[in-house]
Amino acid sequence: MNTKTYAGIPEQYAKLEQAKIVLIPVPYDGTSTWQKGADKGPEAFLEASENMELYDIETDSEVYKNGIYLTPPVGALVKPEDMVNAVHQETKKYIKKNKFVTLFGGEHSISIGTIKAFNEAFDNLTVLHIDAHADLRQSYEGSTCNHACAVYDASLNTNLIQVGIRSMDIQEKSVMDYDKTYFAHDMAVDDTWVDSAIEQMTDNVFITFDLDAFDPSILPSTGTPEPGGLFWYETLDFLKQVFVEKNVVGFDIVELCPNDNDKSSDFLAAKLYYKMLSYKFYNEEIEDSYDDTYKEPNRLNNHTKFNDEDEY
Ligand SMILES: [Mn+2]
Repeated sequence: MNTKTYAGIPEQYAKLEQAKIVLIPVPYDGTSTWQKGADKGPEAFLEASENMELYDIETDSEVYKNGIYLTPPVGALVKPEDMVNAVHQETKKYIKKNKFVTLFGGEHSISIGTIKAFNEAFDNLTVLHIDAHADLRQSYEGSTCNHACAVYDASLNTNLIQVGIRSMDIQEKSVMDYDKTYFAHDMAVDDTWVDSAIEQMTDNVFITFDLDAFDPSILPSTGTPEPGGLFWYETLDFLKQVFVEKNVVGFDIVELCPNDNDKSSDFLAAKLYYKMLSYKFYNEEIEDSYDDTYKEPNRLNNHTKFNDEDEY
């Protein structure tokens, strides 16, 4: 990857010590079943981010001034189990440093590791899963770390809420909690799903966002596009409400499968990421000029269960 800092932000905002936000790129595409290319997702996302305005009109903020540290990519691993393990360790490492940890995939199997780390760190975790697909298979094509299994563990070990679902296997019915599932065909005709979904969340929320949740008319560049998806403003309105009402502890965005002839999906992904950060840090005081002395980060409401003495 050529990008030295996230979105080309000045070095002073990109150093780990000062950054409140950490971004872990995971260019992994080992288990995709149809169109390959999610491994190119982080690079396309970062390139689009560099060409994006860093002032957000809606929140009247420049969230990058909270500091965003871009980690080296995790992804030169072949076996999905090794990748999931590496993502789990990396995520945990930065949660322990009291950072707001975000990841960009890669295919959805990366979230198995991400969710495990967040679930170990935070009490009563809700996983908000925004996706066209249920991803509730216990194993697929011989692995429990396949993208089709992304939230199976979360369905057992967290308060899993699924939004935007419009494709699943009949066997997933036995795993799915229908009270906590919001199907796209219902959402299209009744907007009470927003309040209903938020009411079912605990305070600590981790968001795993599969970009194929969006309608393919606004996001075609994804491995398995499904008709009948979410649109831009309804998605932002929902996310904004989640960030305002809940303690979002981190998020990942997955399944960007870039297309050389159409950069609009890359750009949408870049804007989505930046919007989510802007909502998270809305009302935060931003220090316009950093001095070099490291201040203990205390803004995050992220009281983790991790023991400070644990070494990683
Ligand atoms: Mn999906």
